[in-house]
Amino acid sequence: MAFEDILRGAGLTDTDLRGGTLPVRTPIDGSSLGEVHEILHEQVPARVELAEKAFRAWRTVPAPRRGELVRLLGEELRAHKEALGKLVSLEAGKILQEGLGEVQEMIDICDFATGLSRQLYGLTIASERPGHRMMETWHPLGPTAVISAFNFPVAVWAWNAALALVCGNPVLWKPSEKTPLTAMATAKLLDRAIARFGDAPEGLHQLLVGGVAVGDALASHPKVALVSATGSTRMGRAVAPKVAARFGRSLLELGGNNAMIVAPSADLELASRAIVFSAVGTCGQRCTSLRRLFVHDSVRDALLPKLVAAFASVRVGSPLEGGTLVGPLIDHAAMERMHAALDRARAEGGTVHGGERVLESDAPRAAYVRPAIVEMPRQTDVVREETFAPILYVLGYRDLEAAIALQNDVPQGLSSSIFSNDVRETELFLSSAGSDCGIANVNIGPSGAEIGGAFGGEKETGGGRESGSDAWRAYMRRATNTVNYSRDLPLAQGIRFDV
Ligand code: UN1
Repeated sequence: MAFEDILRGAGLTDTDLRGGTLPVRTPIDGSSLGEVHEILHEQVPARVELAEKAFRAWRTVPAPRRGELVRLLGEELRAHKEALGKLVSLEAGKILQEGLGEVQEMIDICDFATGLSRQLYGLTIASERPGHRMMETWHPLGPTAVISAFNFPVAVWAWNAALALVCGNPVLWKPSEKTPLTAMATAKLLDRAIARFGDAPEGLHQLLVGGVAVGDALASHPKVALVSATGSTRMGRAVAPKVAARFGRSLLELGGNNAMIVAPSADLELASRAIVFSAVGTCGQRCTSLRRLFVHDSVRDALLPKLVAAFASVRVGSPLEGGTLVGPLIDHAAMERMHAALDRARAEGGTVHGGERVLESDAPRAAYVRPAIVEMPRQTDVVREETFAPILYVLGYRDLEAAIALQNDVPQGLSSSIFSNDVRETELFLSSAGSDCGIANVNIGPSGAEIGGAFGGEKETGGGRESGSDAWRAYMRRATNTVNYSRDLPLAQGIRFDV
């Protein structure tokens, strides 16, 4: 399908695509998709003021009514799933199945948030004083900034926006400079939902296409109550102190260095399928991609040759072609970082299978690579870093506790998994002495999390939780209320204060 048809099919017009300052290229062949208009960082305060005004109106709309808006967004997404999924493929280079899966995640979180709009519960708490009642009330928090990354250009926005909107917060969205088009197409779908909804305040959702300075202006603005940022640890280190300096709230989803342990009792057939999907899927560009594999010495010979063969034969190519499993890296810089990591791995004693550039003559301006498997003698420095590319480091182990310790001995703490049919091993892995990650799985890979659970991780991953479970609480403020319905004024802590 022609690129132009995909752009038009997703509702983008000449006005959207021409005359701007930000060039957009497709990683499929490096060709130009347009030049889009950017906002200047000086314009951010006025946008925040507008969001603040919208907040004062939106916070008084009953939550289930706010949920209706998100339900309508879900309807728009259902109707435009194919068109938006193709645009995700075109702009981010994910295979079409993954582009569609990303839109499905958006639809799922809309359903979840719609139900949630009737379940923003607080507790009632037994008061120590006679004739008193204590309770918690959850209130809207304020304008919420969403800073999203190229690899999930729209789903992660949806996790945040759907929750923020039902929780009563306007949204200011700064998408990755690499993927503004999917953001623009998505914002149009939300605009349609807003038009159908009828009486949403102006500025309830604003798209701010721009560079680092725009993100900084959002992070620094005292009226942005919550900054939810997804991206590299480097980005998080820039954003989080700015938010903290003004005592704002941040929700961070940063780097991962996700591992899998394959134990002697593992179902190797399942394990190898899970490994290939989670290591090479999305060309290794998920936060949850599998990057480190700890294989028990007794099953290494049965597993490793199969993996090397699968990596060597997996079809790399245009993400829009049926049968392709691995699309391109986002750009040449990503490929250079991948090759630099492989050079370091070799220097640190690794044996590299694959990893070379492919399809160079067909698509010289794109960055297609063969996924790499690297046998490492130990967990060296390069293994402890996140390289956002399809590199799987393989290490052997003998003792499970030592393997768990190695798994945890990295700065990041997003996702992890174990393949084992031994309940003692799997329970240890899930226990307080097991994986230290925000996500710990048994007999599935570390990537491809469902929206129903809380998503995020510890340590340099940033500590935030998005999406399902009770992640909504990050988007609201909690008030503790004590009500005295007696004719007395008993004081807490037994204090006597007779006036
Ligand atoms: C990300 O890579 O930023 O678990 C998010 C997964 C997806 C989300 C990944 N549901 O792979």
